[in-house]
Amino acid sequence: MTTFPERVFSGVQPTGNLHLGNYLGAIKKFVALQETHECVYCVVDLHAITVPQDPAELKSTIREVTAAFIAAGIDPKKHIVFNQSQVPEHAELAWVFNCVARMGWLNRMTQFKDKAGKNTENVSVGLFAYPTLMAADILVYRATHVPVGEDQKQHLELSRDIAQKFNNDYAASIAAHGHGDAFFPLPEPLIQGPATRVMSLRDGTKKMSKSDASDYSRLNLSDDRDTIAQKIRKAKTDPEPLPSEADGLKGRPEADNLVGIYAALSGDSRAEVLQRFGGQNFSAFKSALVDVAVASLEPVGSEMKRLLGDVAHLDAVLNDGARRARVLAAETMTAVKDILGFVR
Ligand code: AQP
Repeated sequence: MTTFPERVFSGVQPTGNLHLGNYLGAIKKFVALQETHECVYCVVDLHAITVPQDPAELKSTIREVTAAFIAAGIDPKKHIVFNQSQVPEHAELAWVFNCVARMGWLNRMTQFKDKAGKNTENVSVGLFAYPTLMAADILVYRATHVPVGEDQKQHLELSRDIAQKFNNDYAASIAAHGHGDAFFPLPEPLIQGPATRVMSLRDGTKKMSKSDASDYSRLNLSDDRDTIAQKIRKAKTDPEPLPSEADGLKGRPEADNLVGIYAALSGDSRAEVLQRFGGQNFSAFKSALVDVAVASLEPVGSEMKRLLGDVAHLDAVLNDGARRARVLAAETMTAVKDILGFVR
C-alpha cells in the first residue's frame, strides 16, 4: 500500500459575509491543525465565480478572507496561504477530474440541487462541476486531511471517489511511473467538534450562511461588540427554560444551536453548558453567550480591520503563498501528465 505524508488542505470562498459557521466549522480548525500538520489554506476564488460576482467586490472579499485567516491565527510564513486563481494547476487537474467523475455522481450532489433550485437550466456549468474543482484543490497537493463543516461531507466523499477511480483506471501507468499502487491519497474529512453545522440565528433548521438575506441570521466576523450583542439578543428561541440534559434539546433546534455555539466558543462540552444553564431562561443564557461570542470574535474582527488597512501586505502574502503552492501543484501535474500519457 502506498502511504502518503500527512498534509492538510482546505479552502474558503470569497463570497462576502464570513460568519461564525465559517469560523467554527473551518477556520478555527485550520488554526489548530497548524501545530501538528503541514497546511495549505486557499481562498477559493475560482469557486466564487460559479455564481455571478462583482469584480471589484470579489477583489476585496479575497483580501477579506485572507485577513480573516491571518487574524484568526494562521501563520502564512509557516504554512501556505494563497488564492486559487494564482495556481493554474487547480483548473488543469479539475479538467482531468471532469473526465474521471461520472455524471451520475455529480447529479447526486445535494448542494447543487439546493443552490440551483428550480433554475437548473440557467445556472453555470461551473456550479455543476464545482465538486470536481474541489477534488482538484485537495488532490493537487495530495492532501490527506481536509477540515470542513458538515455541509461539505458529500463533496469530500466525491473527492475520495474521484481519487479512487483515478488510481484504479490508471493503475498500470501509476505503477509503471514508480508511484506504487496509488497516486492520490483518499482524503479524510475532519468534521468534529460541537459546531460542525452552525444554524441560522433566525431559524434553527437552516444552516447559517453567507447568502442568507437577513444579516440577523448570522454573526459576521466583522461585527462589532454591539452588533454581536444585538443579534444574539434577537436570536429566535422558544418559551421553555434551558434543559439540564441533552435529551431536553430534542425538537428545539434554536436552543440546540445556541448551546452548540456556546460550547464551541467556550471550549466546554454541551453537557457542561447544560449543567450550568439548565433551568435558566434564555435571557440569562444569552447574556453569557454574548460575553463568550464577543471575547472570541471581536479580537478577530478588529485584527481583520487592521490587516485590511494594508492591502499591499495582504497581496504580498497571497503572492508568496501562490509561489510556494505552485511548486507543489506543478510537481503533481507533471506526474499526472506522465500517468495519463501526455507528451510534455
Ligand atoms: N453554518 C456552517 N456551520 C459550520 N461550517 C460551515 N461552513 C459554512 N457554513 C457553515 C464551512 O465553512 C467553510 C467555508 O465555506 P465556503 O465559504 O466554502 O462556502 P459555503 O459552505 O457555501 O458557505 P456558506 O456560508 O453556506 O455560503 P453560501 O451562503 O454561499 O452557501 C467550509 O468548510 C464549510 O463547510
